[in-house]
Amino acid sequence: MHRLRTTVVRLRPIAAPQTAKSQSQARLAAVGGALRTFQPMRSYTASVSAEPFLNGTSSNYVEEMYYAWLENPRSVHKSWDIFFRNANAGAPPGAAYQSPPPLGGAALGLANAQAMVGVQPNVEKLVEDHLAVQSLVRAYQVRGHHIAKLDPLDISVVDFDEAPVMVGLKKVEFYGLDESDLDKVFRLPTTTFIGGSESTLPLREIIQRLEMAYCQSIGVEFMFINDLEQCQWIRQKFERPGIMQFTLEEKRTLLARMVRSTRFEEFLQRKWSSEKRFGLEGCESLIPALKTIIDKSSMNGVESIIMGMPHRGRLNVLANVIRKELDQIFCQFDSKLEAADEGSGDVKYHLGMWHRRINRVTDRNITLSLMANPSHLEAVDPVVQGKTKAEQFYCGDTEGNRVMSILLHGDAAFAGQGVVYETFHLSDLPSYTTHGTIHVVVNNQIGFTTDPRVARSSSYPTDVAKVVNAPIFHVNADDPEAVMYVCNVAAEWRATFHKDVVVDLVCYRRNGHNEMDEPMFTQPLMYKQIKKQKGVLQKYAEKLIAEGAVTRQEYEEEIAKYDKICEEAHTRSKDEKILHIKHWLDSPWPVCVCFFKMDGQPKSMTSPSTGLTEEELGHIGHIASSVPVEDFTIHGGLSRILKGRAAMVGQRVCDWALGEYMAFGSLLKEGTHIRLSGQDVERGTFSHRHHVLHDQNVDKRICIPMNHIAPNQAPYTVCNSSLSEYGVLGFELGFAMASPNALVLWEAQFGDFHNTAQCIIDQFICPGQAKWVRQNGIVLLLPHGMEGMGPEHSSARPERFLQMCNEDPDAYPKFSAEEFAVRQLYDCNWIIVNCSTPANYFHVLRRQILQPFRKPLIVFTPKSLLRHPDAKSNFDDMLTGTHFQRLIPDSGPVCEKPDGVKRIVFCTGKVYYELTRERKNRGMDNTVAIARIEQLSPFPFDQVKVETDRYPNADLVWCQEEHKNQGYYDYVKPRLRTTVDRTRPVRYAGRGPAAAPATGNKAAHLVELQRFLDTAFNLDAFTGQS
Ligand SMILES: Cc1ncc(C[n+]2csc(CCOP(=O)(O)OP(=O)(O)O)c2C)c(N)n1
Ligand SMILES: [Mg+2]
Repeated sequence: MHRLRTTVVRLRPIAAPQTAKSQSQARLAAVGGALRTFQPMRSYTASVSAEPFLNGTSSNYVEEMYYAWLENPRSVHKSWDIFFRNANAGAPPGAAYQSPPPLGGAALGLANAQAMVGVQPNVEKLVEDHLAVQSLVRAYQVRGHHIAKLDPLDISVVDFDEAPVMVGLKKVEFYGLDESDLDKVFRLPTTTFIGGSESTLPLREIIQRLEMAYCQSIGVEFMFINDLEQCQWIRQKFERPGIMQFTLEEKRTLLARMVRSTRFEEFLQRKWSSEKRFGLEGCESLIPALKTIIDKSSMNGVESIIMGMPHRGRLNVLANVIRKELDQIFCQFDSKLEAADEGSGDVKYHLGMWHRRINRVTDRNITLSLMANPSHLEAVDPVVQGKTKAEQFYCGDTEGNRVMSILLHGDAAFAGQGVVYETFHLSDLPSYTTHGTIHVVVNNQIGFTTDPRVARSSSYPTDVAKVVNAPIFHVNADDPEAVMYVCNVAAEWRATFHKDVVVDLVCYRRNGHNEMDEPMFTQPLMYKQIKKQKGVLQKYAEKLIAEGAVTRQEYEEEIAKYDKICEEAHTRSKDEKILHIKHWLDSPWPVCVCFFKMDGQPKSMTSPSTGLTEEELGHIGHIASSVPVEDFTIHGGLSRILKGRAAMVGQRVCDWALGEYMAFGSLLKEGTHIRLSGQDVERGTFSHRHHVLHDQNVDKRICIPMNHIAPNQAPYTVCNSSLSEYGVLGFELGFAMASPNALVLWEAQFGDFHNTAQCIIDQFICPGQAKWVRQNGIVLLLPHGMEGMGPEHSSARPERFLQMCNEDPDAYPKFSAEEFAVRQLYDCNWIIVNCSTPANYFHVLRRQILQPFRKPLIVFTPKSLLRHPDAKSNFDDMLTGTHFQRLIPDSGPVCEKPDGVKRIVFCTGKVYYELTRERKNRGMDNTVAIARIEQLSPFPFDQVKVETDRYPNADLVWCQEEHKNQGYYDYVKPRLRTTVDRTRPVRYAGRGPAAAPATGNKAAHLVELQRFLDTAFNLDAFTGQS
C-alpha cells in the first residue's frame, strides 16, 4: 500500500528534481531550527490514485515511466504519454487511460475525451512484456543477495522463508516470457543502470548484467528503503557496467594491507602461541576494509573518526588501522610490566587508543580513536555515538562533515544485543544524530560455540539495521576487491546522505573463539571445511600474480618487509619496563581546555565557593519566571507556575526547580555547556521543570529561556530522549567524555528505570577511571522516594550504587581537616548525594564543574519535595561564600543543650521532613537531634564525627524509609561505627527487610511509615538490645 501511495503522489508534476541530499538537508534544517517543525515530506492529493489498473505491482513500473516522461515525454511509449498528459490535465479516475476504440462505433464518454489526447492502438502486449522485464530487474534488485556468493566456506544456510528466487536465464517463464524472448531487445526501465549508456538491451544481456551486479561476491539489500533517490543512488553504484575495476596502484595497496593484516596475526601466534588475542584469522580483509572507509572519508573532508569495536581483531586494528606503535602492543604481552598509573587497568584487547596522523592516501591530518570498552558486547555503541556527537558539537560540525563514527560488530552480538537497536533509534533524532555511522560486521557465522540457526530468528545478523532504512552491503570477505568496493560505496553513502550504512563481511573464524579454544567439539563439519580453506591473502596474491599486477618476488618482499618491522618492534618492546595506561587513553581532553597541569594532575586541590551574588540569583530567577520572546502565548497553567516563581524570587527563596535553574543558568553564563537528556526532561516528569515553553497558538514553536541568560553564555541543550535507558545513558556518557567543560546530565524517568542501563553503570561509570584512566563528570538524576506509589517508581536502588563505592568503611581517612573533603572526592570512584534542600542541589551541581577534577555524580532526586512547602531554600544559602553541605546538622533547640540530647537520628533525603514533623508532634525538639547526611559517598566521616561528639549522651540511630536490606543502612552502619570508633552501637529505624522495594497498598505504606517513626522517637525502643 505504501508503495502505491508513494507512486500516486509522485504522479504529480514536480518543479525540479530534488536531490536526496537536499531532501535530507531540508528535513534536518526543519528539525534543527528553533521551531523544530517536522515538515511533511510528501502530500497525497493525486486524482489518479483511483486509477483501476494501479496496484502494488504495477505502481513501480508506472512510477518509473512517470519519471522518464517528465524528463522527456518521448522516452516512454505513446500510450504512457497520453496517460500522463491526461492525468496531469485532471482527467477523472478511470478516464486518463484510453483503451482502443471499439470497432465501428464511437467511444463512450467521447465528449469527456474531447479535450484529451487522441486514442492509440492496443499496447497491452508491449506493456506486458516490459512489465515482465521490469519485474525481473526488480527481482534481482530485491533478492539478488539471496543467491549472491557471499559465503567463503559455501556452507551458509541463510533461511529465507519466502518462495525461491525466480531469476536466471532458465526462469524467465515465471514472468510470462520464454526462451525465444531472450534475444529480443527491451527498453530498460529507468530504475536500472545496467545499460550504461545504452537504453535498450537484449533480455539475455539484461540477465547477465544483473547477475554480475547482484549475484557475485556482493549482496545488496536496499529495496526496503523508502526513498527513491537513495535507491537510485545505490542502483547506479552497483549496476553500472565496469564499476569493479581498480588501478594497479589500488590493487598493490590492497595487497600490502592484506599482508599487514595477515602477518600481524601470524607474528603474534608465533611469539605468544598460548595467549588469548581473539585474532582476525578468517576475516583479514577487515583491515583493508576499515582503511578504505577511512581513506574515502578523509577524502570527503572527515578529520576525526571515533571507533568502537569488540574483541575480534582489535589488536590488529590498533596496529594496522590506528597505527599504535607495535612495541607498545607487544609489551602488553609481558605480564611482568609494572603499571605506572593509578587504577587497576584492563586487558589488552579492551584498551582504547587515540592517534592523530597524516593519511597517506589523502595527505590530510586525521584523528582516529578507538574507544576502550568492557567485555559486554555492543555496550560501547551508544558511547561512541555520544562522543562523536560531542566532538561534532564542539567544532560546530552540524552535518557531520568533519567528525564521524565507525562501529564494528560480531554477527552474534549485532543480532542479539538490544542496545544495537536502541543505538540505531538514536541515529536520526535531532539531538542525538551523528549524521550517519558506518557499521562493519565481522560475520564469521558463529558466536563462540553457537550457530546462527539457534542464535537469531532473522535471516541475516544485520536485519536490525533495516529499522532505520540503512542499506546493507553483504560481501564475501574472501574477495578483497569486492570488500574494498563496498567500503568505498559505504563511505560515499554516508558522505552523501548522512545516514547509517552496514557492511556485512561474510567470513569465517579460522581458530576457536580464542586461540585456546577447540572448535571441533561443536562445529566439526564447519571446521573441516575451514581447515581446507586457503587463506585469503594467499588467494589474492595468486590472483594478482596471475594478472601480472605484482610479481611473486615483490609479494614475498612485502611480507619480509613487514615481518622485519614486527621483529624490530618486538626487540624494542623488551626494553619497556613500565606500562603506561595513559598511553592507551581514548579521549584525551583538548589541550586548549587546559584542565590539568602538564603532568595530568589537577591544577589545585581546592573547591571554590559555589555561591552566586544576589544580583545573579535575581537575574536568573527573572529569566526562569518569564517568557523572553515576543508574541509567545504560553499555557495558562504555566503562567501560574511562572508567576509563582517570580513570587519566590521576590521573597528570595527557591524551590527545587528554581534551584536547578540557578545552577544551570549560572554555569551557562560562566561558559559551561549544559546538556540535559532523558525521557520527558524538557517539561520534567513531574511537571516542575518547564525548560521548554510551547506556544499555544503556533504548532511546534518553542522557547528555551535558559538560552536567554546572557549574551555570551554557553548553549543549553535540553532534549527529550527516545524511550531507552541503556542507549541514552551510554550516549550521554560518551558526550561527557569529550570535554571536562560541560555539565552532562541524564535523568531517569523514575530512578528504578536506571536498571535497564545497568551495564553502562557497572561497566563504564563506576570503574571507568580505574580501568581506563579517564575521568568523566556525568550526572545521573534518579527520582527516588517512597510515596506510596507501589513497588515500582519508588526506589532508585541507592544500595546498589553505595555498594560499588571504592571507599573503605572500616578506615577513618587520614586527611588534613582543610583538604578532607576534596581529597576524599579525588580518591573516590563516584559521588553519591541525596540532597534535602534546593540550595544543596544547586551547590552540588555547580561543584561538579568548579571542582578541579571530574567524577561521576549520582543524585537521588525527590518527588514530593518538588512541591513541599518546607523544602525551599533561602537565597542566603546560595550566596557567594556558601558551599555544598555534605552534612546538614540540626540547628534547632538541640543545639542549646546538646548534653541533654538523648538520641541523634541520622538520615538522608526526604524522610528528614517526616522525621521533623513527627518530632514536633511529639514535642521532642530538645531531646532528639536530626542530622542529614547529604553526601553519602564519599562518607563525611569528619562532619559525622563533629555531630557524634556534640551529643555525647545520645544513642545513634540510622533512620530510612527504605526497607532494611535496601537503601543506605548497610552502607552507613559500618561507617558510623568507624566514626565513633565502635564505642556506641548504631540502631536502625526503618522498614523491615523485603523482596520488593515498596508495598502496593497505600494504607500499608502509611502504617509502615508510622511504625518506623514510632521506633525513631521511642527512646526505649532499643533498650536491652546489645
Ligand atoms: C553482553 C555479552 N554477553 C556475552 C558475552 C560472552 N561472549 C564473548 S564473545 C561471545 C561470542 C560473540 O560472537 P560474535 O558477536 O559473533 O563475535 P565473534 O567472537 O564471533 O567475533 C560471547 C557470547 C559478552 N562478551 N558480552
Ligand atoms: Mg561471530
